[in-house]
Amino acid sequence: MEEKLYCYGCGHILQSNDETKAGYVPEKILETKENILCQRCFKLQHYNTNSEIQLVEEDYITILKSIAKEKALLVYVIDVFNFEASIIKDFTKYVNNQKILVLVNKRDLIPSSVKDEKLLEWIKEKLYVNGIKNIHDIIMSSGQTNYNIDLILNKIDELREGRDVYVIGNANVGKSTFINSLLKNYSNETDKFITTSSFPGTTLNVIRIPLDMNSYIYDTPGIIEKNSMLYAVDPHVLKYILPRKEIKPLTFQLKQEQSLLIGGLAAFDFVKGREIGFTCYFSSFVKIHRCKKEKREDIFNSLVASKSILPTSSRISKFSDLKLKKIELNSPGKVDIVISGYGWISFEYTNQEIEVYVPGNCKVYLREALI
Ligand SMILES: Nc1nc2c(ncn2[C@@H]2O[C@H](COP(=O)(O)OP(=O)(O)OP(=O)(O)O)[C@@H](O)[C@H]2O)c(=O)[nH]1
Ligand SMILES: [Mg+2]
Repeated sequence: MEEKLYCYGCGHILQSNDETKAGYVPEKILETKENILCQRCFKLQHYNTNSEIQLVEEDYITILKSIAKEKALLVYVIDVFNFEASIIKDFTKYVNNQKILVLVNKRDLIPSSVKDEKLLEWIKEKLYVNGIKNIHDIIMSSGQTNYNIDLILNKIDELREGRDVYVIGNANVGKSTFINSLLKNYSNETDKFITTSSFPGTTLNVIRIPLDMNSYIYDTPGIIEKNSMLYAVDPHVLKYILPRKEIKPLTFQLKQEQSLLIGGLAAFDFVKGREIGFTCYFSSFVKIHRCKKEKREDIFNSLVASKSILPTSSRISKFSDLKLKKIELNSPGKVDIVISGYGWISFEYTNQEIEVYVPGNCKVYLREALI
């Protein structure tokens, strides 16, 4: 039987028959048989160019079901900047008996003045509400800055009791980046890294890396949240949407009938209520423009047409490309209105009327304030 070879960057089986499919490498390279990176991973690692190849949901469920059968420790990675999209759909339907260590990743993006305890308490409660209850521990992390890395490694060692470790989580939360930081800091690995990128859906299959003589750590692909700004824009726009450093919140005092244009991709209308402050948490590339609600459509169209507001996407060329998402606010208190994958606006709710305009499939969530 012919030996199957796998790409070390994304875990997909290698093939040299079809350049448009996952795992393609030219035949000459395939013949070398060792340490092969597929063409897609090569381009992602060297030129950060995207390809349309993605994992399908059915294959993801098959992977999740097979992980559920293993006697292993699960490291469930969550993106604190994109919490709602980090919840694995139907997770508890497939996985219920394994030990779980939760890593609340991308800590570096949240202002350092915010206490970890506060974030952890909020996240624990929300995970509980989502049915994820058998958490053995929860730790803040950052694959970017290696925050808490020694604590995490000790905890993994303690909880796994000699067993394998599966790193799971939705697309783009930072699973592969976390494993690469282990490879860089705790092994002799110097050049063979898993592919990571700002494009959700980078890892395509389970990737096995030895932990010691008897056990492995597995990187796994994540499912993509399609109702997200990350999916609503052209791929090259992602670099402006995904923050790379600590978010600097910006507060705007708004009177009723005023609006905020949030880049050339969304708008926030303060329809009715007493003047208050609205605090915006977005990537520093996202320019926020305050204007009168009655003029916001014309202003949006002219700023987008002249590219005087960032970011813009060819898929949103005018205000009418956006859809109104009504927000039902009911109990008073500090709330966030979250635009999935993009960021959020935080304010003290009393009885204001708010409307949000976003690209068609992008979800808008209302939640108790994170910060
Ligand atoms: N700011 C910040 N960015 C991070 C962190 N970890 C990962 N990223 C970035 O997030 C993006 C996704 O990272 P990956 O490691 O590819 O995510 P993944 O979970 O493996 O994603 P899939 O393979 O698509 O399931 C990349 O642009 C990373 O640079 C982190 O701790 N902080
Ligand atoms: Mg990955």
